[in-house]
Amino acid sequence: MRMPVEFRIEDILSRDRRAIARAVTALESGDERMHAIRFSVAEHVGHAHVIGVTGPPGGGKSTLVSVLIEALRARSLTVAVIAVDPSSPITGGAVLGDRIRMGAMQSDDGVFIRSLASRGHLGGLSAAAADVIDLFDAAGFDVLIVEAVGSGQSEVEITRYADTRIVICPPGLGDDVQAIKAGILEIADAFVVTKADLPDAARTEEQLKAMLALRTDQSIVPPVMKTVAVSGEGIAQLVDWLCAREHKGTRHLGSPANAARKLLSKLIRADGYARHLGLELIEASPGSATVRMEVQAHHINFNGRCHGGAIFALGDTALGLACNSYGRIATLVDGQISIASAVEGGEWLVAHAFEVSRSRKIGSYRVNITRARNGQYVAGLHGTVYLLDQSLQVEGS
Ligand SMILES: Nc1nc2c(ncn2[C@@H]2O[C@H](COP(=O)(O)OP(=O)(O)OP(=O)(O)O)[C@@H](O)[C@H]2O)c(=O)[nH]1
Ligand SMILES: [Mg+2]
Repeated sequence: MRMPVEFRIEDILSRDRRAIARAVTALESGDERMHAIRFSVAEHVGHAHVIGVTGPPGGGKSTLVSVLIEALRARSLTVAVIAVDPSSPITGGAVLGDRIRMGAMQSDDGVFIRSLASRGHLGGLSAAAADVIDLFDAAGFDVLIVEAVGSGQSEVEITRYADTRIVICPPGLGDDVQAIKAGILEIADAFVVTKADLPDAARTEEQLKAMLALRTDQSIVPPVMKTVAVSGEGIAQLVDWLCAREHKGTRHLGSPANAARKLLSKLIRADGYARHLGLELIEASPGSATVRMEVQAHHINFNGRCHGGAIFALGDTALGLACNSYGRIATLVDGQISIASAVEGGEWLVAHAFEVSRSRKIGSYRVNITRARNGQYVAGLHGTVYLLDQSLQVEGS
């Protein structure tokens, strides 16, 4: 049975709206298709400028985002927007401030707007957002805007995936300006005083500047800009500043997960035995790897079932990738398998390897092998690896 992946990466790369929408839904649900999507887009990311817009509820984020979309489109840039709403899942452009304007934009091929609901468990929200950012990036949008309400932890996490972080600060926050300071002052690349037509705007700007002067790191001082959504005042300056920033794709530079994905996809391609068995890497991060295999005729033993050696090879490959994921050579010195269930031809198996412990010389890893169809446990592997003082040399790395 094939894994249910009812979209093609080519459709996403060519910015097919329906394919993108389906992939977002799969990522949002967090089911097993997520891994395949995540993995296939990983090679194509790093071109978009990801802008995080955060700030207090009702502060004017959505209104600013819709004005920004227009301004960016006027400069021939394509834009995708992710509105992150942890509490109320709203679809399409309705989550954004100016619905009439957004309605017109939804028919523009260069704009894609999606609101994102929480996956329903702690941390799931930002994980889905990060995946959707990569998806839109792979689809070739020039600019991605992520709108997140600045309350709690989620926006801090979301802004980690952005190349540029804008914190909006409407007038009249009073003590709330202090609250922003406690949470996200240190991560902002720019502050925007929204609703600058309101009387308190100048005071808010002064307060912000005074707070920035207190920052311990004065090597880069984020600019404070003012915008009025209705008149468009200040928007051109903001867009000029955004376009001048040379931080496109910088979020990937420091991402250990992406580095691991890149390295491990090279390793598995360079592995003749993995190729022979038809093993595919579907997910990777430092210290862990997930590999799948479709049980085919050449995996079947004299008893008509999947050969234990093939199951071991699947688990051992995942383990080998997990322990080599840091770029340092690791080699198996002891490995044990226990098999709980017979496997038939045509089934898909998924091996997930993860680190139990790792010291300077020795690493301990576990692998769970399950049926892709229903997640049922099939086999478990435990391995001890010896860590060499040598870096991996892979062609093209
Ligand atoms: N006077 C004035 N009002 C504005 C401006 N921008 C937005 N608003 C108003 O502020 C209110 C909130 O705007 P939104 O853009 O929905 O704010 P938001 O930060 O996206 O709100 P949440 O997503 O609910 O957190 C709306 O009533 C807007 O019309 C502005 O430049 N000037
Ligand atoms: Mg909003």
